Amino acid sequence: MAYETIIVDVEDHVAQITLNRPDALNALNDELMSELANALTAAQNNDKVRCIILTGSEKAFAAGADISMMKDKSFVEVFSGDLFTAETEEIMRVRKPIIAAVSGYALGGGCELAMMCDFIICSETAKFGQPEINLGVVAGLGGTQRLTRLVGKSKAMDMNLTGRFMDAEEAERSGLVSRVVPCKKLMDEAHGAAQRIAEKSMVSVMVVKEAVNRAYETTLREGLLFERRMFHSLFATEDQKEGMSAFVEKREAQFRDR
Ligand code: CO8
Repeated sequence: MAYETIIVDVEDHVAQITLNRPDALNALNDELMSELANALTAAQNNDKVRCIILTGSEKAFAAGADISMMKDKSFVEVFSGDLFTAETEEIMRVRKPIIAAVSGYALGGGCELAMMCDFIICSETAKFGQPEINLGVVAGLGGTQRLTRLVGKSKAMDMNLTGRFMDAEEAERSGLVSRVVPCKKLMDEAHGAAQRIAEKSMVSVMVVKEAVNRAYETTLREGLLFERRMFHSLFATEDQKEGMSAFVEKREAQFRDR
């Protein structure tokens, strides 16, 4: 499918989706969000794809929702239109892992989009922020919720109240990102991680995603029970037999997603 605001490449079991509105630092507008949701759903439905990478340009992952697009909207328009809700719900339905590879600005909706992914790898030039307060509004796609769960109340308050940017070093220290690498190595690092994931049993991979995400939605007791039951359930798969046999026989496991 031809897209106008994103580029999709599928190679070696990895779908790379690149946000591509360079003139607006990849600001999120209706078209981009709709194309992104479509591309992610297509990757979910494509049996060849085992992991997804979402990235932007060297200068910007995404500098937020498109301010020009939102500027003149009324309360009724944003409320009735439920800006970006359908698209973000579609993104949240993707069961395959999504890695955000972030370079440059990830601000407002851009930071929130990165946090919707399963983990973030960033370059040394990355800058994260929730500067909506400077526009007379507040975060609307998770900047007060996901950010708080990821970095804690104090930093989330600081970011949302002052609108200041967090650099890559602080983002790693705070638990917002999993790895920081030099800019030139960002895509190699993201693809290396994606390839490692692609080699695993997809059943286990999807269970990990569900189980870790459940940690945000439920009590520790319920989460631990869910994890334990999923561990038990995986003994019904051929991949569990193969994985454990391969370890004992000192060979590489050949998973078949069964
Ligand atoms: N929207 C639209 N256009 C943008 C945006 C944006 N968010 N960010 C940058 N651009 C455009 C600029 O207008 C400029 O266009 P032009 O060349 O035509 O003038 C071009 O991108 C390059 O930008 P700059 O010249 O400003 O580049 P600088 O390097 O000087 O500055 C910054 C880069 C610091 C990133 C600066 O562009 C900036 O501050 N951008 C806005 C960041 C921001 O406030 N983001 C939050 C937006 S609101 C939001 O995300 C809400 C999310 C929730 C929505 C849905 C809720 C339900």
